[in-house]
Amino acid sequence: MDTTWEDFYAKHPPPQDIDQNETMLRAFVMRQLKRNNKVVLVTSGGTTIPLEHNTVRFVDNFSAGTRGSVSAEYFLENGYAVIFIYRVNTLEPFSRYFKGQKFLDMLKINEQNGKCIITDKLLQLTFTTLSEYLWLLRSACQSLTCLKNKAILYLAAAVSDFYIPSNELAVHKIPSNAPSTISLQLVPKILAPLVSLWVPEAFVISFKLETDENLLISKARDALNKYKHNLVIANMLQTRKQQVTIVSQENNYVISLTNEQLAKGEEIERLIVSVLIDKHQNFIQSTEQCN
Ligand code: PAZ
Repeated sequence: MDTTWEDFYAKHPPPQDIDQNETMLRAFVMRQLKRNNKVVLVTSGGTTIPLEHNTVRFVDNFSAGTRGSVSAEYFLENGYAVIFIYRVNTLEPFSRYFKGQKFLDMLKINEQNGKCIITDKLLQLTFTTLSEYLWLLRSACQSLTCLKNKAILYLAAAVSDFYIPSNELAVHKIPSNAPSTISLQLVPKILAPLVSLWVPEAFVISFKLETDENLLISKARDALNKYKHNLVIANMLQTRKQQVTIVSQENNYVISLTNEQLAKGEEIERLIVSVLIDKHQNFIQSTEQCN
């Protein structure tokens, strides 16, 4: 039987730093609320599925964190505050240019509880496993509720579709002379509670990654119809840096860079973010007219 999202949270304990992270999230959102800032939650990087409790081996999900980190920079440039939830060791806003160098040493950093707030408009928090990601995502959503339609969720992280339930995991490293069959369960579709319960007034954008072009738009549209959020951004693994399709209830809208633009170092995220900011503005106006 498929796991429900409630079961998932009941069976997977929260990460150790969840209370610290929730305190930081609440304080960050309160500061933005006071300043009347719009806030975007950007998720970035891939989640892992551990094969053992004392994890030596894990199944990983593809994502370098480019989409998330570059988009975060463009949202900041456009006046949004950003909560950046990212996989440890994937790309981060600004420091992505200096991978391997001690870039953060060059910045003034406020240390709070061992976490970094690089500017007062950027809060960065990390995950590694699927369970850490889902706990952090729910906490971040709960902190954003008070912003209502001023919050955007930009869910670019590559989240595992399958997992091994905690009670079926080996405790110690699986011996190499005794390989076993691993049975995977479907991860509950977290967009369902996210849209209907956690941030019902926010502007929610999910991503859909495919490798078969024939499935891309139909799968994106299925997700939109099922979860009733605002937009799905559909991208192909091979061409994701050059073309995406923004799928809404009304239409499909292709955004692309020419080969020349790409060669000059233009980033498709600049175009994506610019379209989204317009759409968010229209969304704010339309939801305010309804109230
Ligand atoms: O991080 P990256 O730039 O290498 O890749 C971005 C991406 C392809 C993971 C993202 O655009 C995306 O599609 N995320 C959702 C993946 C999914 O369907 O689970």
